[in-house]
Amino acid sequence: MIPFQPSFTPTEVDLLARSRAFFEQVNSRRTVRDFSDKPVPRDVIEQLIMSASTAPSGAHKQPWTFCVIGDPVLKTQIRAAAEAEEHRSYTSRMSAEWLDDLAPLGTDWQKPFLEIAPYLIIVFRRIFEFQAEAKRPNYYVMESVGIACGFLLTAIHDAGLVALTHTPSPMDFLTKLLDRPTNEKPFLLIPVGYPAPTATVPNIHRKPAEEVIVWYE
Ligand code: IYR
Repeated sequence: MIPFQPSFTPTEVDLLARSRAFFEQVNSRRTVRDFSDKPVPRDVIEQLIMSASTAPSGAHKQPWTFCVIGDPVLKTQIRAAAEAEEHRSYTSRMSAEWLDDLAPLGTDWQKPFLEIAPYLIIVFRRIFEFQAEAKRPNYYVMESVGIACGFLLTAIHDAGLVALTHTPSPMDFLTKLLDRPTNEKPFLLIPVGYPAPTATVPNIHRKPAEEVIVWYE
């Protein structure tokens, strides 16, 4: 153990001001599906991922791998495979209720952003580790990787870029296309870039405090 050194000690006034300012900042994040093809520097993507990798994780195993796709040929292959699955999902696998719930978001099986966005970050959860030819377990992998993805989306937004949490289903095609080992399973596909100048977003609202918080005081 080493002493914990807080970065600073806020007053109550600071706490209120900072928590409000942070809320304003994260509340301005929107999921964007219309990307510009304007390039984003590779170093920026690396830095954003390193922020994600500061997330807490079960037994500090950091059970994640971030695959970064900038290669246009691979992006085209990913788009083709994702659209084949999504077409099946939208036309036969998803329930009427599900399609009804998605209608306000305007999504469909077509995923042009998979070719347009300058980078696709594909997050894999590491279900175990290979150590000296044996398997070592990881813990709370879903929770850990979910939190890391939350950090990543927040970092992307804070940098001034946009992202989308895309969940092609099933996602096994990513294991094959990216030649990933058997201890990794695809978790989330996150295109990152600048928004297209013509980008639109659905006119949706977030739940107020009374609907998401129950106080026991
Ligand atoms: N995976 C599909 C469908 C989809 C599902 C949910 I729940 C969304 O919030 C949005 C889309 C797709 O990516 O289009």
